[in-house]
Amino acid sequence: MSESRHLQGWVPWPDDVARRYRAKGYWIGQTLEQLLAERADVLGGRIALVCGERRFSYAQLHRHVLQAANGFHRLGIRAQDRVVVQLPNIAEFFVACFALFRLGALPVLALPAHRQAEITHFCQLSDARAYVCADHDAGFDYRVLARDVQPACPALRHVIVVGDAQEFCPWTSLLEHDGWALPPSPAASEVAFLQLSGGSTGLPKLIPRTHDDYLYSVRASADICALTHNSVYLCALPVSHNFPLSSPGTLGTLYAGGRVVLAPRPTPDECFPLIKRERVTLTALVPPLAMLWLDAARKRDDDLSSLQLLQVGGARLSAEAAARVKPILRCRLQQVFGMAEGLVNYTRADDDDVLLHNTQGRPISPDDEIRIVDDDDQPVAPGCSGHLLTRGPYTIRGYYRAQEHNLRAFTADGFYRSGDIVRQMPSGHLVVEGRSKDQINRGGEKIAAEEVENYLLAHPAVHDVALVAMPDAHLGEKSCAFVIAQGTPPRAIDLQRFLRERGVAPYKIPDRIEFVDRFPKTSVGKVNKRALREQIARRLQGVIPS
Ligand code: OOB
Repeated sequence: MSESRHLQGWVPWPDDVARRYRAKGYWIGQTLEQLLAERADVLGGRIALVCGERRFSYAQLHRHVLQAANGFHRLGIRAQDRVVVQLPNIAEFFVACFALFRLGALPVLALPAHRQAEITHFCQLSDARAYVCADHDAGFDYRVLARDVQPACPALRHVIVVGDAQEFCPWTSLLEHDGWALPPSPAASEVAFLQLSGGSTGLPKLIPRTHDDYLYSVRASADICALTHNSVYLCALPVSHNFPLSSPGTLGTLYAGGRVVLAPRPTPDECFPLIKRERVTLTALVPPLAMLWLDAARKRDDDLSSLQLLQVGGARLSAEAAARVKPILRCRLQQVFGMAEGLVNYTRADDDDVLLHNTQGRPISPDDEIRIVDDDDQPVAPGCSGHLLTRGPYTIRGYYRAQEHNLRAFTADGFYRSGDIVRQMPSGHLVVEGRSKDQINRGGEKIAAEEVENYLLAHPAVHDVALVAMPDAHLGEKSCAFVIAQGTPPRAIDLQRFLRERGVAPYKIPDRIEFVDRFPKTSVGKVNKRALREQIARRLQGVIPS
């Protein structure tokens, strides 16, 4: 494939490295849609997907995918076009994504919590031609959002709505025809879709993942987790997030020929009856949800006996909580430390309790390169903590259309700077000790401090602002904005409303706002966020009165 056919703004792996990954059998030249087609051929009538009362066999699912690919094609969606997909946990998510994979068009995977500010940014950054959303979910009307986004995005030709489409294009109209005039499948070495980065600076970045690299991580994850055609995976987290999508998640389950069950919400009220009804064997949660499930399981007597494995990741799980999983849920725990940029670590089935409870696992691949370095990029002594840099067969070499940022986010020799502080055990297991990136991990939801600071700086009464993490018993971390006011300080709720009205995702709105006269500074004159984190933590403990 010639260079010019590649998606512009993507940083491919160097040719010799790509050859090595192919030679080692990591990249096998299959697209995500070809995998589903193969499964549909072999497994035909087996159930692939359960969504509420709807059940889709592999054959039915793939038939819908081809119909939707036809529908997208008729709308004018072509290879390499970008399509922002923002759907809750419903079957149409898979139909839409696999249909776009078939065409070589790229889904941009937004989260249901994103609002006008984020969706506009994704559409603009990717020059998206279409936006696929639900009519409403969890009390939010996405058609209202679409009406705000469309005028700001000239490239956006189509808004496709699952449910009551009003003036937009109804999803069902895509499925109406069966003439298979589809163009050839894309090459598996090309970018399949764009994932979202948690980010730390400015606006969120997009992560280009190829069919080859993503499918490798999916296959290897399914093997590590020993998935089979008897596996039943409950997707409780938002379906577009990397963890439930690929680690091994829904795609790993389809790879293994198992069954995916979609939960509309991750609460015990929704999930426990589904586990019982569908005989779910594994699921994935972020730590606050795992704690919620543990508390609920102690108080209720739902039949969760089919559950064999609970994966927990996205944020640090305490060793105490880890130790409670087996006695209470009577299933194995697996810790998962991953990132949408690539690298995923798992504890393994034969790890002892010390590793299982106190580490975040070891990498998927023998070719995942791990470098732990000090502030000057020099390797630390074995077992010491430092910045985690990584490179490998499913870790990106650059963000999409982010040339300047890539110079900082990657080393010259292609290692991704994860922004995590880790140490490595002799067994290869990593322990996440902290973070150097300016990000808040709100129970697994990532907030880039600078992004929210910029939104707040747009308020006329805000002179300066610094967003930091504060401890929270339930979520692990919440966000606190320290604000220097311009004139009379506004009320905290006015600032929070200001962000909401600008269409910022609810999870990014600061949980607390503290007004101060000045910020503590570091020796080089930068805002000392560590001091601010300590200040708010002490205040919450009651050491400093509010
Ligand atoms: C997952 O992906 P992202 O892209 O939402 O967030 C990645 C970041 C990591 O760099 C790290 O800071 C944090 O989330 N993280 C953890 C963790 N898992 C992720 N921090 C501590 N302990 C863990 N177990 O969050 C993600 C992607 C694939 C699989 C699992 C999680």
